This record gives sequence, C-alpha cells and structure tokens, in this order.
Amino acid sequence: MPGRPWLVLPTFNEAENLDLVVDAARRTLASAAPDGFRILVVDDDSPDGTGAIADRLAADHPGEVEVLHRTERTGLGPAYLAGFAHALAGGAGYVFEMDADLSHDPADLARLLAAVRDGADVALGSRYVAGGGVADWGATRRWVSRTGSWYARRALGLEVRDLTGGFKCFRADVLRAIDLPTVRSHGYAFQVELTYRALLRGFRVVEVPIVFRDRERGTSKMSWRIAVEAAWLVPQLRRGVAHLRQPIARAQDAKPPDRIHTA
Ligand SMILES: Nc1nc2c(ncn2[C@@H]2O[C@H](COP(=O)(O)OP(=O)(O)OP(=O)(O)O)[C@@H](O)[C@H]2O)c(=O)[nH]1
Ligand SMILES: [Mg+2]
Repeated sequence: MPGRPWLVLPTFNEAENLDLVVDAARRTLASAAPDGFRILVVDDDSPDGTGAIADRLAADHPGEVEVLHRTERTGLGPAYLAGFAHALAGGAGYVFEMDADLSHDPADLARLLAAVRDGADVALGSRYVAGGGVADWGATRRWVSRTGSWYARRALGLEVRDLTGGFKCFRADVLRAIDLPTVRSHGYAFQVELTYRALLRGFRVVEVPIVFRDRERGTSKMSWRIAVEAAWLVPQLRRGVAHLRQPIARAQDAKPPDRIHTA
C-alpha cells in the first residue's frame, strides 16, 4: 500500500492566510485520505510571524500538521526541495505542492489525488485546459503567464498546457526518480523543471482543470526577477537534465517498463 499523502506548503509572510489554508486543506484531506495525511509548512523565517502560527497549528493538530523552519529565505524551489526530502524521509506515498495564499483552492486537492490514484504519476492543476482558468487577473498578467507556458512548451517540446503552475500531486516514486539534488531553479522555472524531469523519465503526467484566484490577503512574491530567471533557465534545461533521459527501466528507482509513457 502506498504511503500517506503529504501536502508541502511553502510560506513567506502568509500570516493572514495560513489558518484558513490549513483548515481547508485538513477538511479536504480528512475525507480524501481517511487513513491519514500530513501537512508540512515550510517557512523561511517570515518576518510577519507565519512561523509561530504554523507552530500553533502543529501543536493543535499533532500528527496532521508539522513545520519545517528554515533560517534563510532562499526562494520557492529550495523550500520545496527541503519539504520533499522531509516528506520522503517521513514515508510519504504522495506529495502535493500548493500555494499558501488561497490562489489554489484546497478543495481541489481531492481531484489531484484522485487523478494520481487513477493511474497518473503526476497530476498538474491546470489553468489552460478545458474547465480551468484564472478568475481575476488583468490582461498583462494573463499574457505573461500564457506566454511563459507557451515559451516553455516550445523550448522543451512538450504537450503540457500549464507548465508554470504550482498546484501538483506527485507519486512519491517520481520525486525519488528525478534526481532532486541537481535541481537549481527557484521560481516558475522550478515548476517547469520538475514536470520536464518527470516527463523525461517516462512518467505519466495529466492535467486536472483548476481555477486560479488572485490572493485576497498578503503580498505577492512574484517578481520580474523570477520571470527573467524562467526565460533564461528554461532553454538550458534540455542540457541540464540530459542525464535523466536514460530508459526508466535502468533507473535506480525504476517502475516496471510496461508503465512507460511517452510524452
Ligand atoms: N518558504 C518560502 N515560501 C515562499 C517563498 N516565496 C514564495 N513563497 C510561497 O510560495 C507560494 C507562492 O508564492 P506567491 O507570493 O503567491 O507568488 P505567486 O503565486 O507567484 O504570485 P501571486 O500570484 O501574485 O500571489 C506562497 O505560499 C508563498 O508564501 C520563499 O522564498 N520561501
Ligand atoms: Mg500566489
């Protein structure tokens, strides 16, 4: 039997959102995963006291909520990598990524988990497939996001429509097979890179429609620096992850070859 689902929730200054997000996620996961789940908050020493709120939630919900405190803010990618390592060491069977600002609806965790339980290796919450969308962005932000996904798709030769989203569910084996210690990207490029690595390994990636909402509380950490990093790094990914192109059957954590999916 696969292990439990772990939700990795990176936070930087999410004091106004964390209680709401964790509450909603607990409710969804309690019914989608009645055998147990874990919510791991990964906080980078947020100056607004998010870490203390996370500690209180962990004390109130032992066995369900846990906190990983990091002393330095090094970006979303490194925070996720630390969270993944912790989740895998803790026996996770499935690992979710989700923003902690309610842009991703915690109720959708159930659909992502169902997609993976139904045979996907990775389920991506997707704004750019039928039924998905963005609720309240202006024209510029929509254009930047769509162009970013288009650019990454073209640069890497992939079919996935929403490559930059950060609402995902991985089978734990996928995270073990994609050589996480060599991941270098931080922002949007991090999301592109993980999906690309999974596809190169032959894993089955499916898109699950989601509606993305703008945060109502707290401030965005999206910056031009992150967008520029993505534009610069994505074309280099082809070379950077070439070592993952080996047939999955020979990979250390290989699955049986009959499950190979060609992207
Ligand atoms: N631990 C950690 N979390 C981060 C860091 N940067 C962003 N986050 C969290 O990652 C999630 C996504 O960040 P957002 O600020 O919402 O960035 P975004 O979604 O690209 O931008 P908006 O759509 O404008 O909100 C949120 O839960 C943030 O709190 C970081 O450096 N460290
Ligand atoms: Mg956000």
